[in-house]
Amino acid sequence: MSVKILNGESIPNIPWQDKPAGCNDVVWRYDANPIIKRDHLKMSNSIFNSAVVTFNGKFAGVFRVDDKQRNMELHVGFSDDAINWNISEDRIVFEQADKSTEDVNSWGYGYDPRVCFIEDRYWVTWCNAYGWKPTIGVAYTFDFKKFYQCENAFLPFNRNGVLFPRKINGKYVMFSRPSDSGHTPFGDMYLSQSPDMKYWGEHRHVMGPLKGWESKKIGAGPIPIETSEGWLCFYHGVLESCNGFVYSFSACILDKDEPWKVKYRCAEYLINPRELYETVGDVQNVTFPCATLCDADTGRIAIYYGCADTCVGLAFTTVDEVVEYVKSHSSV
Ligand code: BMA
Repeated sequence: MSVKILNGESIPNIPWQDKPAGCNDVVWRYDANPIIKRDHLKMSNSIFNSAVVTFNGKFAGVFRVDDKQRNMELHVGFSDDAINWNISEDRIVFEQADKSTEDVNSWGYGYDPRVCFIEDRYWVTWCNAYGWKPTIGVAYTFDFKKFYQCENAFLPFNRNGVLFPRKINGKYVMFSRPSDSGHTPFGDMYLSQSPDMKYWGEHRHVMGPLKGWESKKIGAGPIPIETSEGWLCFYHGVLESCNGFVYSFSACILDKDEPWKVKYRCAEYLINPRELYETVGDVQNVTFPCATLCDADTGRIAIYYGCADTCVGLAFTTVDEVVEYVKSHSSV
């Protein structure tokens, strides 16, 4: 590998398929997509924008499950191979980390989870209802059995809260995307900093829409990957067509010490909706990445992305290949 992964983990059992012969893409799809179908659970209408991580040599995840009443819920799941998932039929019921949040955190809905291991625990962030208005919910777990909910990170309206996997300059760092109460016809990526995961400030603008594929709004995706070139971040971008929103995704590289500074940003999307399971579903034309697994030994990356707000897809790339492509196709 010419690009080094910093503070990474060895994942010898990372799911993987080599790039198919003749494929010119930097990111390629798993040939048995979708890995999780909409009716994976008896109660599910759909399972999509979801987060997976390594856990005790295997894998765990927090899944966005919409039920047949169309409640938006978070469910825990486990897997030996990160492809075949055993997902709970019941939603996660959060305990309160502190008595003071008991009234604040009455459950309304939760969607688009991300999971980030920092220091000694797994943090879950998601789009959480506070008085039925979306903001960033925060909880932690040690074992994926008990989850402790904390204060919401921000005021409504906010979505796409994504943590960095370590403190930077002594502070926790989280992306977010200030938004509105509806389908938000705007959106830039910001980051905020916190000494304690409770009080968030020192807000910084990271980037806004630039190219056609992302011209309506952008939002953070999976947990950033630390590399010798900076933080490798996959993110989604939305184009508004005469037929509605189109969600594609690409990647950028942010400065290691001042991550609000964009070093490189791919001018093109890396994946856009084109397979049937991405173009047809409850919401057409959505590819929405929420997690990666990254093997520090080989540089292999497995990307988990929601497809058409209906099911979960898997795609692959390598750190060397994606960093080289982002750098050589960069427009900042
Ligand atoms: C966004 C979020 C995502 C969803 C996307 C496309 O605003 O609600 O959960 O995948 O819209 O519908």
